[in-house]
Amino acid sequence: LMSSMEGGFIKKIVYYEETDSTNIRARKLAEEGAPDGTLVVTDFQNAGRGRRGRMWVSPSGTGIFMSLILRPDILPSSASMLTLVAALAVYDGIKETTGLETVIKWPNDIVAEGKKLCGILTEMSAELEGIHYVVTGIGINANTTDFPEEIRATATSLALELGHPVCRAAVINGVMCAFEEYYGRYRETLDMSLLKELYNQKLVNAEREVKVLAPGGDYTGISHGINDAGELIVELPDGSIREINSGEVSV
Ligand code: BT5
Repeated sequence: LMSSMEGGFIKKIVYYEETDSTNIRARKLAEEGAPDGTLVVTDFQNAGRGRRGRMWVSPSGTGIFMSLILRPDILPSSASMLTLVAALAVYDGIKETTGLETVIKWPNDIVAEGKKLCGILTEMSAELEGIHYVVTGIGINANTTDFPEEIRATATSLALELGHPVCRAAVINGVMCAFEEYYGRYRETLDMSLLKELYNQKLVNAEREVKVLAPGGDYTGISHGINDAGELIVELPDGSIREINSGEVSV
C-alpha cells in the first residue's frame, strides 16, 4: 500500500524500522539533496521530538511517525503555515480512513474527546530571502493503548477512540492524499486564504477563551480563528486585537 503511493506527489518513501527522529532523518536527507515530496517513515523513534526540545512519545509497532520534505518557493515567514496545511490533511485523512471526527487545536494538535491524538512539527532550513527546504513531521497515535504516566491523562489514539485497531499504512495514505490536495491550494496563493474557512470550521479553539503563552508574558483573550497568514486572531478583554504567530507563541 505504501509503495503504491510513490510516483505522484510523493516522489520517494524512505522507511526505517527504527530511527532517532524522522524529522532529523528528513533534514539529513534534504541536506543531501532529497527531492521535494520525499516522505520519511519509521516504526519506532528513539528520540522523537516535539517543539522547543520537548519529546514525542514514539512507541514501536503502534504509532505513525513520518516527515515530509518540501521545497516550496516561499519566504521563511510562510513556512509555519505548512503546519496548518498538515493539520487539515490529518483531520481529513483520519476522517476518510477511519470515520473518526476530530478537531484541530491551533497551531499543531489534532484532538479527539479533548485529548491529543496527533502533533505536528515543522522545521526549516532558510536564509532571509528564502527557504532551502521545509520538513513537516507528523506523529499520530494510531494503535497505542497504553501511554506513559506523564501523558496518560492528555493523550489518546485512534484505537482508543474507535475501539479497534487501524491499518497504519491506510491512514498514512489517506493523510498524504489529503495533504496533496491542500498543499496544492496553499501553493496557489502561498497563504491560507483558500483554506482559512475550512480550517476555522475544524478549529476547537475558535470563538473561545484562549490563554496565549507569549515570550513577553501570558495573557487571555477570545480567539476568532486564523487570518490569511495563518495567525490566530485573539481579542483581548479591552477589545484590542492581536494576531499571533505560531512560531512565537502557543495557546
Ligand atoms: C508536538 O510538539 O506536538 C509535535 C510532535 C511531532 C511529532 C512528529 S513524529 C514524526 C516527526 N519526528 C519527530 O521527531 N517529531 C515529528 P508539542 O506541541 O511541543 O507537544 C509535545 C508535548 O506533547 C509533550 O511535551 C507531551 O506533553 C505531549 N506528548 C508527547 N508525546 C505524545 C504522544 N505520543 N501523544 C500525545 N501527546 C504527547
